[in-house]
Amino acid sequence: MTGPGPSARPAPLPPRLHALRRTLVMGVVNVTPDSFSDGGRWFTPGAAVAHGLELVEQGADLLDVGGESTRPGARRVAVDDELARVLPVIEQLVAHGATVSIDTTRAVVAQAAVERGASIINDVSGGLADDDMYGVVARTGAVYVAMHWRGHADVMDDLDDYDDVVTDVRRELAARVAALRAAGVRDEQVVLDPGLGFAKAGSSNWPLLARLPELVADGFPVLVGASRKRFLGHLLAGPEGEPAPPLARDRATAAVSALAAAAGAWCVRVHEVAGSADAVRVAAAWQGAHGSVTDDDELAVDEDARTGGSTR
Ligand code: PMM
Repeated sequence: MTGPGPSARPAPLPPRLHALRRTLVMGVVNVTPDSFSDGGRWFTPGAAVAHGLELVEQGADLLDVGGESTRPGARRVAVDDELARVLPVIEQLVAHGATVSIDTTRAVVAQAAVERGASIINDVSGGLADDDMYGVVARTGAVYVAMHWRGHADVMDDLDDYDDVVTDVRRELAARVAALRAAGVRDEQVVLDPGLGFAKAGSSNWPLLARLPELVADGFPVLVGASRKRFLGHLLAGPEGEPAPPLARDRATAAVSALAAAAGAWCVRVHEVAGSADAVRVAAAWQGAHGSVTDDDELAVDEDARTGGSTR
């Protein structure tokens, strides 16, 4: 599979984001009563919008709004409920100048979200959950995150069967790219995501991170979503082997953000933004000193934008 190139950035995003010479930070705004790490905390539209704006203040470049939990074992939400949860939040965040992503596997939700101003369709099913999704992506021209996926949350834990997880995930993502192209979606719209924790047991996630450069080398921008996931809970387990709870996984998440950024990730998706906002800047400075980023001014410009308090 050959995408637009190793330093590719998806075309339809605001120029301000294209100008940044570092990995972007996507802050998670779950408008759900039951997400595994923050379920119920921002369930009213007002609370969700306030939380999103707070994440922007903390350094989020993008906000990912979701109305259906993908927590392992979760049941599906009715489409009307999903729409009612996300649309008012998207409208208000866009009105405040935020760049918004809709986290959905449903074409009708994606379409309605883009009509309300969302710039990115973040589909954890990579289009496999809804036959109409690629048509919406092609018609709207939105950025599309195709995540590696093998089945809905109620069955995904039984689908962790790989010969070589990195090779298999890359092959299955390449099949998604082929289907997207066949549907008329332009390569410049596409972002790929290895889908950490989705049909992946703890031990399957680490090779995907360690060998991230292989996915980056396929030429599409890569998004990494490690935030508060179970494999980090197991890594940080207590003396009796009990996993660290989700809220105790943020420092490890920031460490993954630094390493993923250094490995060439386009974006990291996180619940706690401040730590990862620092982490991606450390990675950019680190790489800059190696010559990957040649113009120190780019970092200074980025820092100005951050401290200027703009909410975009
Ligand atoms: N993980 C979750 C939800 N959406 N989207 C992408 N692209 N990648 C991910 O890894 C991902 C995602 C997990 O659910 P959460 O919102 O409760 O963290």
